[in-house]
Amino acid sequence: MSDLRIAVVGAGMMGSDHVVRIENRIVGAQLTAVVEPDESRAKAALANASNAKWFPNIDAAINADAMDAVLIATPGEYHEEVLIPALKAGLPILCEKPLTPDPQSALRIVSAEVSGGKSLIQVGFMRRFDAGYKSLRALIESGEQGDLLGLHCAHRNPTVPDSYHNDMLIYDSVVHEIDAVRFLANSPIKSVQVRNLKRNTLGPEKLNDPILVLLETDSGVLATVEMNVSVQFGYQVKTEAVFEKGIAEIGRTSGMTRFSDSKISVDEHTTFKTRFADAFDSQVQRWVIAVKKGTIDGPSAWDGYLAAAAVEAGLEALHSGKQVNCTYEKKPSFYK
Ligand code: ISE
Repeated sequence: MSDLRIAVVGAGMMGSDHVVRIENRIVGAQLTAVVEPDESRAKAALANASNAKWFPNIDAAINADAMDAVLIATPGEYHEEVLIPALKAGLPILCEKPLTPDPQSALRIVSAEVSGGKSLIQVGFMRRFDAGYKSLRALIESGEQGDLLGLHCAHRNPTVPDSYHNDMLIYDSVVHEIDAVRFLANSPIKSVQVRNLKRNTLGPEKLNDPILVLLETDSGVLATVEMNVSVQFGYQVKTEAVFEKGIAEIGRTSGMTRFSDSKISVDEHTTFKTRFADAFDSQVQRWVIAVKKGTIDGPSAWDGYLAAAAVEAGLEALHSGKQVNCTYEKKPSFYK
């Protein structure tokens, strides 16, 4: 079977990472297009791609028949303007999280996919492809340690750029836990509550960080999430699961341990690009294989919508300090 021709849309931090991934590590696919309005960014990405062409926008790439599938890696607020034309062109799509930042726009995407009659969208919640998350999910499902009672999640970034603002704590960062907690507990998020830890003065002035988020599932599992984007020391995503019989922990760094200067130290990641590199690779490889079979292999647009609906509750909880219940539309039979 011939290689799947992929266009990466957005050549920022994540898009350029995917360019290198597709070019060097993914089997059965080739990068044929980079869609990016900023010419210098596009050129920097194209320097790592042997056969790809530059297109300033998605319509130009579609009109040139430059690809068989699209990987969207622009910021979440720009996803809809690429998703709609790509869906109309009948192209399979791997869309970085969040599908869209709010449930209204996510529902517009869902209805566009449903009316096309074909599963074309996979959402890039890459943690579902991480070895630790997969083994924890399997342990929970096995019932070996009894029922899952609660989760303690820590999501820590060393720093964030100036463009990162308070609401992004929820829709750009906690959105990962919103999907992961639902995935691990196998139950929808029922309510969200947010409190602030004492503010870290080393973070950007406009940011009230870190926060503590409580996610409650329909099944009664309570997850605490420490969302911290100014922790300074490294990139860390850990989860501890509390069972009826014991505890399980994932996400402890496996970096080199050093014994020197009367100290023991272990290297930690500094970015999600390395922490989740294997998960990103596995996600993209499995998507390529699935697309060739005319399907998806991962979270759907409906999963993207559910996350957006819980994000909406999370934003209200962040602004009001109250516990906010999530509300969801009825699932279309298309996604069953
Ligand atoms: C970023 O967009 C990501 O998706 C990272 O996984 C997350 O750790 C970070 O907080 C987000 O800003």
